Amino acid sequence: MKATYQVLSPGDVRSCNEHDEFASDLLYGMSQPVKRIPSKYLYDETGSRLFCRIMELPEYYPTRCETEILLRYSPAIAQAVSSPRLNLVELGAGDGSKTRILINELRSQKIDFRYVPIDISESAVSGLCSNLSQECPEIAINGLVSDYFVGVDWLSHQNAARNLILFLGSNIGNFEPAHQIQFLSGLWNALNHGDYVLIGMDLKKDAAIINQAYNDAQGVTAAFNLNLLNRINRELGGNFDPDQFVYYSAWDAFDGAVKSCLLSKKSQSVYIDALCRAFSFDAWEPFHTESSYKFTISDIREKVRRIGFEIIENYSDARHYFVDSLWQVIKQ
Ligand code: AVJ
Repeated sequence: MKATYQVLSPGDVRSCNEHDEFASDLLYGMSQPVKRIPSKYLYDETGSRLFCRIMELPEYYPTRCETEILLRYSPAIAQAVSSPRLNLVELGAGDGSKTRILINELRSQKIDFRYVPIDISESAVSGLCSNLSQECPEIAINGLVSDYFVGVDWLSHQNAARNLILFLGSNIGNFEPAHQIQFLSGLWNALNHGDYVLIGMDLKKDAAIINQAYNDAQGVTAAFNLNLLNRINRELGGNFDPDQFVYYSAWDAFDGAVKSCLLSKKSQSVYIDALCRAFSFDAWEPFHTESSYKFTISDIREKVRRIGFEIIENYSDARHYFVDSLWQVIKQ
């Protein structure tokens, strides 16, 4: 008898497009005990523009602190990682404005490097590559549109150059603690002995300063969060009324994170076309949009030691609000 089975390769079944993933992530989040949505959905075109405005706000200190750190310590960082050839790999590069400080230092120290921004968003990678290559035509730039680890793993088998992974802006703080460990151990695994990681983390500090950073006077952060509802309406055919929700964000000292959400101002029901169903909100029920974990130097030491990185140096701003921590991968 003739066999009648068929084996499909991943390329044949690429039906899972971005839109399906958004819908299933939303259904998953809406089905949790506390309704939630992954914070990566904050960054559509409008959201990314609003986030650029957040970085300029007087209350939002992290970006300025990290810029201060890189301006002051780029020479030391470049010296610490100095090697004949370097891949400067950036995860979630954004507009790359802080990275440019380090890039200029590597150029002036005549270090032979190439810049590899990795992002799942094709438009982010191509925008950054084209801007940077116009400004600095002599730098070798290889953008990678891929999953972080697939990209790093691929890269670490490409050439003998040492890798320096940049993960700036306290983006790690958006992961839940268990996911932080998962992410960092995945990174460790994808890297070679001797490779470096420079990771930006926001430090625990006076609750009032933290709370102001997420509750700016101009309401840009509120608009940034409320934009999620517009995005769901537009991309998934939702009928959220953004006027019926209010942004709320507060430092939770017990968990060590800022928890941000949209509160439903009344009891209401919202229909999502793409999910073919309605969801009901109680009056003042939260819809969790983002957690921003903050760290202490000893939190960082403990985490890093467990995974197997070695801390080379913690570079901090004058007020000790933020740290760029430089780690090396030690494999036996
Ligand atoms: C880019 C994720 C680090 O959590 O501080 C800024 C995003 N949210 N204001 C943060 C954000 C509200 C930011 N991260």
